[in-house]
Formats: sequence, structure tokens, C-alpha cells
Amino acid sequence: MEARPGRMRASLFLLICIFIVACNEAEEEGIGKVIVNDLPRIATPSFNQDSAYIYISEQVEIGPRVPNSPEQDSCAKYLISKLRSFNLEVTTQEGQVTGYDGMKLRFINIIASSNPESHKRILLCAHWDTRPIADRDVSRRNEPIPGANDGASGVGVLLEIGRLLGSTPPNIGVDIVLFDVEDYGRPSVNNSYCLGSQYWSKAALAKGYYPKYGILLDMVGAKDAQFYMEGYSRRYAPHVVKKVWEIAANLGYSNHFIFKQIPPITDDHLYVNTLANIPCINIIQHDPLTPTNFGSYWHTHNDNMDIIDKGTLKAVGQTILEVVYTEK
Ligand code: AHN
Ligand code: ZN
Repeated sequence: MEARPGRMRASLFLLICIFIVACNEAEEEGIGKVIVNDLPRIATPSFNQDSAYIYISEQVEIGPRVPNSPEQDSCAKYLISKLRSFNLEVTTQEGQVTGYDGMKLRFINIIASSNPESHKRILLCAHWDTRPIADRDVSRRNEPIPGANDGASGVGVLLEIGRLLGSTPPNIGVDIVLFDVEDYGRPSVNNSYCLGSQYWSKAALAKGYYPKYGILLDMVGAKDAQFYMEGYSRRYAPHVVKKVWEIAANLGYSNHFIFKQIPPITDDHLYVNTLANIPCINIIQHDPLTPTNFGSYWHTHNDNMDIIDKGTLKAVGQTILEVVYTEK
């Protein structure tokens, strides 16, 4: 049978009408509708660099925060009571791990949550312990270091962020995790660093904890510190690197956040990425002019309050706050 063009056109018209009616009905039922998140934008609070500086000096005052020492206990108490005073929900994860030298090391990971009931969450982390030896120094190499930059700086920035999260809750949930026993490692022994975060990451995976992404702060307090786009951060969380560096640039901190790449660095974020499956970046100082790339004071007794700079703390703290408060 031969199709007649008039009838073909009529059928096509009918089909189109049916399709349009069906689409409208689907839309009324909510099918194919875009759900818009119209939560009000909460203004980003101002990061107080003086406050962060005090939180760093209070940790350094306690003395080196070496695993199994009395200072480990007093600093844990200090951090827990500070975070509780900010009205955050604080828990700890405690236990024992074995160091590269066979030592049993007590660890206390400290977790502080804002909006604990929110499903959409972001992880902010840093290590709070300090290295038991000054193996990069020329003298007193077997004595512990003050760890003002390597330990206290990331924690000081996160304490100030915690204070602001408590007084001005953002739209999303935020978990601040302070890892213990990061720096009790030996350079030649694989996976000997980051023992607290390795433990935490396995437990996070087992619990089904899955924030959108994580940001690790390590050595974020030195004068003129520069942060480059680190290898594992780029491998596992390129979208987070881009977001953070762009926000820093928009805030005028491109003198600290450099749009250049550096190779991977083994640090807590590696285990958060590979053991907990949480995309996590590392904001870590990179100094191409020193042999270690971590600054001349790294793992020496010169890692004290003299090298801490409030301008660097402000750049890092305000950038992280902007990331948190623009998330919804
Ligand atoms: C390495 O030295 C390979 N990673 C640095 C981890 C670290 C030590 N961060 C602070 N102290
Ligand atoms: Zn270190």
C-alpha cells in the first residue's frame, strides 16, 4: 500500500501532540525537573590571623607533642577542650600503632564536627604530633623539635576555622580531623609516616564515611610560604586543586598559591585518598631553594614561633573558609 502524504502529516502531527502532553504531565509529576538548591548564601566570616597565631603558640608552649609523652596527653586535652568550647561535636579515636622501630605508639585522633547531621560534608585535616628527632639539624639531632610549622600551623588554622564554624554554621557539614602520629617515620621505610591517618582512613572506609572531598594542611605557617599543585592531589582530586587555587587567586593570594605542579609527596592525604577513597588534596609548603624543598628549618630546632607569619595564616585560612562557605 502506498502511503498518502496528507495522512502521514496528520499522524506525525498527532504523535507530536501526544509527546508534548506526555512531557507536560511528566513535568507536573516532577519527572525531569531540575531540583534547584536555593539555600541562602551565608557570608564568609573573616579569618582572624591573631587568633590562629595564638593557637599555634599555645601548642608550642606545651612542648614537643611526641607519641607516648606527657605532652601528647596535655596537647590532646588542650585541643579537645578548645574545639568543645567552639560548640563543635568532638570525639576521639584512640589506640596503638607500631612504629618502624617496633615501638608501640599511642595515638589520639581528634574529630570535631559542624552540622553533624548534614549529609553533604567536607573534611579538613592536619597532623598535630611533632617529630621526635631533629634529623635535619646539625646539633641535638636526637632531641624532639618544637614543630611550630610542622604540626602546630595546620592545627592552628583549623582551630580558628572551627571557632568560626561554631559561631556561623555553613550550609554544609564540616569535619575537622586532627591526625596523631604522622611524623614518627623514617625516610627509608615505606608507609612509616602517617600512622594515625592510616588507622583513621581504614575506619572511615569501614563506616561508610564519604564526604565530598578533603583538604589537608601541612606546614602552612611560614613567612612567604608557597603552595604548589602537588602530585597526589592532582592525581586523586584535580577538581579540588583547581577550585582551591582559583578561590585563592580571586582573594588575591596568588603570591602563596602558585599555579605550578610539583611531584607527589607522601603525606596524610595519600592514605585518605587510597585507604578511605576520599578525594583529598594537600596544601603543603614547597621551597625550591632548599635541598629538602620544605624550608631550611624543616625537621630542625629552628621550626619555632620565629618562622610563623600571620600573613601566610590569613591567606590559607581565608581561602579554606571561602571554599567551605561557598559550598552548598
Ligand atoms: C616526606 O618527607 C616524604 N613527606 C613529608 C611528610 C611530612 C613530614 N610532613 C610533615 N612532616
Ligand atoms: Zn615533619
